[in-house]
Amino acid sequence: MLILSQLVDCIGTITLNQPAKRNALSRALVEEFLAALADFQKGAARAVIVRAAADAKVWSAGHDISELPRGQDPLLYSDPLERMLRAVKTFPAPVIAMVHGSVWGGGTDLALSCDLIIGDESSSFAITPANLGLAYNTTGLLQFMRRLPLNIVKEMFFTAAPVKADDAAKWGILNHLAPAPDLERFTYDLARSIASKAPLTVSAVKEQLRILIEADPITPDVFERIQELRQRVYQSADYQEGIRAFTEKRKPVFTGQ
Ligand code: LCV
Repeated sequence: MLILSQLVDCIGTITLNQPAKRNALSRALVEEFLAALADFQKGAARAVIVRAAADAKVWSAGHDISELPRGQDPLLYSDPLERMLRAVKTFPAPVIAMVHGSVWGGGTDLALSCDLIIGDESSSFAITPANLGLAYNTTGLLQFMRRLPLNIVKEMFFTAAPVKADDAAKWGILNHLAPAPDLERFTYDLARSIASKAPLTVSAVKEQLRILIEADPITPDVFERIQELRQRVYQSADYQEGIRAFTEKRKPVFTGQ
């Protein structure tokens, strides 16, 4: 059981539950996550909370690095992480990320794909393709651009440094920064408040906002230029070095090749 899930009083809870791999978003974990969301949809959940175990130091370490394809686009449309993010964005009720602990890479994209993020003072958010020599995907970049000022997006991607809770609250990554002892109560109170509203209205507003914010026409030349920029990165020796360095538990040495 890589996740735990329960549906109580129209509120679904998914607990990321693979501490041994710091809740890395592996194909197997994603499949269980998607199945839980499908069950919640059948059960007419009116809000979903995504969390880690209470004692977790890491909410999610992001994409399972051991599953990243080498020498080809690492974030294809059908990639498990991408399927997970789309499922969260299209789920017919609000999904709330309840964050304690550090969040890395695709885990930050997962949190930002949720409708709301509530964090405690231990929460931090890093986006890490520059640590791996990886080409982030267009949907992912647009996800950040829509949520944060461009200078903040640039600092996060250029430095891969964790944004700590205070700055996460200041920059709007967090809807609310709650003290750790209050995080769970605060989050469930918010979920109950949402669940008490007209579900058809809430669901239609969520989907309308998704359609409208994602209505980004990309012209063919923009598309082809992006493809070329990304291909140069994921076919680079640096990308191979980034993955190898993680596996060998050492710092990568990037040459720009
Ligand atoms: C597989 C892992 C992982 C992991 N995958 O514990 O944003 S992008 O573009 O980069 C995107 C593609 C993406 O999401 O890529 C992944 C980005 N994630 C990261 O860069 C975080 C990598 N992990 C870490 O930096 C550390 O593990 C943190 C700081 C999360 C936790 O450090 P801690 O010392 O507590 P360990 O590093 O010892 O990890 C415990 C076990 O979890 C595995 C790791 O390989 C180790 O396995 P073993 O016990 O078998 O050695 N693990 C951690 N993260 N993303 N496996």
